[in-house]
Amino acid sequence: MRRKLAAGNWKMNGTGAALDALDAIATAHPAPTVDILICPPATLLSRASQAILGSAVTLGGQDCHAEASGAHTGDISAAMLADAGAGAVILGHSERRADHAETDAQVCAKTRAALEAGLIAVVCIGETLAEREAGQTLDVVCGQLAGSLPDGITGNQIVVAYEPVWAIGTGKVPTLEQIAEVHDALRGQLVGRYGAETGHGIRLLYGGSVKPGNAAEIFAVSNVDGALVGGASLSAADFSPIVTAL
Ligand code: G2H
Repeated sequence: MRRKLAAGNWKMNGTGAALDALDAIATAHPAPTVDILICPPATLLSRASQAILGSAVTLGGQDCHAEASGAHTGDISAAMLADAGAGAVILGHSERRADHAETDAQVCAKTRAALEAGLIAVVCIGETLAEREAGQTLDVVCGQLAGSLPDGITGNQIVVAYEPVWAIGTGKVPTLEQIAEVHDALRGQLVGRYGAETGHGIRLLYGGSVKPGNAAEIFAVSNVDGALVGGASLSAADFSPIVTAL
């Protein structure tokens, strides 16, 4: 049985004052029946790890380098994230694929590095609007999944987030049928590649304009094990109802 996961991606938002929102989220869910993961900017991780002490909230990074250390100015390794209090890291988000030209192979290398550091890897995939309109959605997301995940994983090490690029921060959301089609295809591919135990153990999140008003219907979709939430994870007022809807 996969445990549901409500994950917040704060992106490049938040200075010290944002820890109040983190505290409010933790306080609102003292004993949740689902997992809660918040991924603040790396600059906040150490302070955030103090703020959530004793709570049910866990923390994650938003990216890591594929190498463990070295001459990579401005980059952060998976071990550094773990040292700062992270238990997970988002990898291959479409904003990083677009802004930093990250390839599936690079995401795969980062995923390996994350697992070696003991982090859960939240690996993001998703099609652009042009790809959807060209009827290429399943080819694109299945290709990204194949290229972004390494061999030799277990189900509890990996979370996959399906985030259609055209739904991110736009208020546009795929139909429930479109979400189900993709998630069912991803589940089938995972089971085919890794076998039933691992393939059914990997959680599949939906991401892209998840809000309190649409969360419950999305969570009822086949093979949706939770959400990766951006804008609506920045305040407890928006994020808590999403956690409760899971
Ligand atoms: C998609 C999502 C978080 P938002 O990027 O990963 O952001 O919920 O703001 O669309």
